[in-house]
Amino acid sequence: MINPHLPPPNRHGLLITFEGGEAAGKTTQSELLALHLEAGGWQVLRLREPGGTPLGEQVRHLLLQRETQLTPEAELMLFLAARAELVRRVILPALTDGAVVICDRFSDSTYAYQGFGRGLDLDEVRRLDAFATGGLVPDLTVLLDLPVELSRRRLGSDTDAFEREADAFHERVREGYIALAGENPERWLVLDATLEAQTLANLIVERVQAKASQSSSN
Ligand code: T5A
Repeated sequence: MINPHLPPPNRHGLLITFEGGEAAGKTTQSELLALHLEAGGWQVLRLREPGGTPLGEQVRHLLLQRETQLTPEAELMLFLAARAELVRRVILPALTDGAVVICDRFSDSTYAYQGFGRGLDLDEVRRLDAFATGGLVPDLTVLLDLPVELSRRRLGSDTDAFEREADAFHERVREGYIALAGENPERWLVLDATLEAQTLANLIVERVQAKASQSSSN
């Protein structure tokens, strides 16, 4: 995608994102992938969204620990403000350095949760997100797909504002992810998150290796 807001990125690294509903196993898998790549000598940076910068961590606290309702529009803008900081201050410099950046959630979370989940206009969400990211799109996105009922079972008792949303909200998010992945199968790897963690890790490594050799031959 053309990048109107940033200098031309001299990108050598890879941006890999993990997506899915609550407790789908994103943290577990991003950790396993990072360990595997580091053992192979890659420079790896693991991040989560929202987070990864002082503003991002504050936005995380504000949104996840909120006690009062926010309008969907305000919620969207907060996620995007955190992402704009993360992309410019952390992700792009790391990619320029040749690192593999592994991010637990990115733009697709916004499309799934604020677009499909909250019902905000998806084209508008995409337009605003592209402004926040300067058009940065992941090289690979792993979707860990987990039925809502099983996600509830994995959650502990200490839930955040999104985990307390009704099942209907989480069903819309899940269906949204499937629709997003269907738009661009080249970028997405869709996995059944009920599989055993190591089985999932092996499937992810296989796809990452294919992506890495494809990028180095380009
Ligand atoms: N959000 C975020 C938006 O609405 N819009 C946005 O733009 C963005 C960026 C972030 C919230 O913000 C929302 C979405 C989210 O609701 P979060 O804390 O990052 O909040 O929430 P999660 O992403 O859901 O993170 P979690 O840590 O809760 O879940 P993970 O990382 O998906 O799962 P993980 O690895 O911690 O595992 C959860 C449990 O399952 C077990 C683990 O041991 C753990 O107990 N597990 C498995 N069990 C069986 N089989 C497997 N294969 C397993 N893998 C893990």
